[in-house]
Amino acid sequence: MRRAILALTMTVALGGSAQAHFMVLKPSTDIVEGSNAKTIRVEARFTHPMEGGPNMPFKPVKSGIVVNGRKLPVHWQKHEIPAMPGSSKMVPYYTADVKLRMPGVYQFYLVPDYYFEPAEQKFIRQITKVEVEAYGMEEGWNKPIGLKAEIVPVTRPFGLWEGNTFVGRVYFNGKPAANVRVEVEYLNTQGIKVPADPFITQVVRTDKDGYFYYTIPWAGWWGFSAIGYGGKRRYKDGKVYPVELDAVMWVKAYPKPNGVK
Ligand SMILES: [Cu+2]
Repeated sequence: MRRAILALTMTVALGGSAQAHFMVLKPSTDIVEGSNAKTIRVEARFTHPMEGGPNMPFKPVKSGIVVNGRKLPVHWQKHEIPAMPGSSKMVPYYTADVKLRMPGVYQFYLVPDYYFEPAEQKFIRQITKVEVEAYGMEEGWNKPIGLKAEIVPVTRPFGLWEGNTFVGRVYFNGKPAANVRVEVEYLNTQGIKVPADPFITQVVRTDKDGYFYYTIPWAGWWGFSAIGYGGKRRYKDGKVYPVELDAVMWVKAYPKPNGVK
């Protein structure tokens, strides 16, 4: 117990975040093929992906899809899940069924409302995106869509193998963000256990031109969150707190095919 308190105090003192929050924006697939229009389901949740919870409340304030230079709306349906498994405290999450009518790269984005994190004495807002390629048209995946905080992929963000290196470039307010922290987490839906706390969130930093690199160790959905600063804001207690404004992006890695090593 004493050790836990010491660790907690030190985490706060060092300004580190042992607990990484992530807006999850996950489509049912990253690639749609075939000759007739298909519908995918997109899910939005605010959670700690590697730890499998807790889920935190949020609501989308802006969202949409950018495809072939056009903007399309997303119509979210609200649901509720327990904040922790078995807990009676319910928090919202959202899903949307989206029919992909034309070939193209569909860039989904979501801007949540501000979330106040008492443990860190700050607000958090994570502007999140994910890309889906449909019907063989791959153009446009590396085009920024003009988000205030945005990860622009340098590695094509669909059709990835486990073991591929994901390269992204971080932009805050349209400018490449040098030397910022990028947190990386696996969306752990199988209850995988890690050997020690540092394994929960992997950390890389952007270089002087805003690029970061991460080699995806196993198959599944992986989230990247570039940590930024979004000014200050007044909380309902009357005090003013800093806003952490992050750029989040999700990619899916596929397992190695059978028969290869
Ligand atoms: Cu949290």
